[in-house]
Amino acid sequence: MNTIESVAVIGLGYIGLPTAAILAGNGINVTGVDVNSDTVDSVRRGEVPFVEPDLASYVAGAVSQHKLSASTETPSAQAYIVAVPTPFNADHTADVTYIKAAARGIAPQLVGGELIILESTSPPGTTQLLGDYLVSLRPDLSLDGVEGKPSIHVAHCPERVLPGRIMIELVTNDRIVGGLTPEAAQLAKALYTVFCQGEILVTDAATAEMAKLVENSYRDVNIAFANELSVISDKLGINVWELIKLANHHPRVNILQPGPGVGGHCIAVDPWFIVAAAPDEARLIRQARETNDSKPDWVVKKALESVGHILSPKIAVLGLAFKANIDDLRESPAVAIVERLSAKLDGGDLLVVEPHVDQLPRQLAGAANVSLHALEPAIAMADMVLLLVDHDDFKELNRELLAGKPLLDTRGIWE
Ligand code: SAJ
Repeated sequence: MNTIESVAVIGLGYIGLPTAAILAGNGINVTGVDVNSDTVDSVRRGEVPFVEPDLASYVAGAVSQHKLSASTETPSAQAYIVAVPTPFNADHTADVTYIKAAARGIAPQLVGGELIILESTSPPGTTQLLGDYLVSLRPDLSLDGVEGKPSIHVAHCPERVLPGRIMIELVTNDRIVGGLTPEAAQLAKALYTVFCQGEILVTDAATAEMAKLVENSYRDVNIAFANELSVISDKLGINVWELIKLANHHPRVNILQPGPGVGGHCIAVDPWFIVAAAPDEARLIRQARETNDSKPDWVVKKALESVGHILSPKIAVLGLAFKANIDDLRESPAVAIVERLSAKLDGGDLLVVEPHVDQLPRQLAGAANVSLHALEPAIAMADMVLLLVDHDDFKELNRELLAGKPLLDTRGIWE
């Protein structure tokens, strides 16, 4: 049974804001905390600063019911959910700066008895590090009641929702809860029961941390297999999409789809945390990362070959997002491809089409040969069409508009 009535969610990004909104929608008093005052202002107005289906109505509803508020300061609460970024450093180790900053905001508010949940994807040992850091900031408290000091309860509960389906998967996915102590795990389990209809599985914090990393590494390795197949098939003159479709008829084969590379802030990042924790042992996981990271350069090479005979070629580039039907350009292979093509294209133009954004991202904005266009005019002007994202808008395109143009379809939507 959940006894927690007030929660502060630290970090109002793709995970924190949906979690805050769904808790508030289920009757919990939630304060969302973010260092970015624009984000705080937009949540206070009941608005969402990014695109995610159904999130806007949850946020607007919770704010109008006075269950969700937002602040740049961490308030006192019975539970804290930390959902801040954990990027990686140049050597691929995790950067826990934001987690520590969140802890510094929480520490002065603690009186003992609070639950602190780390949701950010983290290398093994980070939840313990957070607990130890909190206690170092508050030596009057403890993690397990030693020396009669009031305890705080620290747990890891990794998020596993898929961007584009977050509001559904928050409710329906099973969750893993790992506590630094069994009591912490049980408190966290009770809180998630408020909105999660999936199974809530309890373990220790390090296993929960590793489970999240393993899930994303599993997907990365499988996508790497598909990407390697696409390069091999190209060399052998075989249609990789047909090949995979045929092989997948086997009852125990389920090959994923090749693409221009792997993007987003999860699958392209998390496997490195395992590699950093066990560099000599995580050989397949490292190789998968390298295979997927090399795919954008392969696409650039193929595109340049395709227009090599044209003086000042115009290439229509369809898609910048890291995957279909979202506006998220973070770690997007499509952005990397446009950036590299722009540097290598001698005298040509890249006519970029991305229906989900209204301006080019910072990395591309300064390039003289890159510009943003609507779909049909870009194709009409182009000598060649390079498809990087399988957005529905592109799938629905009248194929006659492509007639006679060389195509490089990295997602297989026109096969
Ligand atoms: N991709 C392919 N081929 C495929 C599938 C994906 O090239 O067959 C590419 C996508 O285009 C994209 C990248 O991989 O660039 C990642 O996309 P995704 O849809 O596989 O995953 P994310 O990053 O949106 O979300 C993942 C999910 N993890 C798993 O499916 C194991 C999600 O459940 C996690 O919550 C999320 O990472 C996260 O936050 O960690």
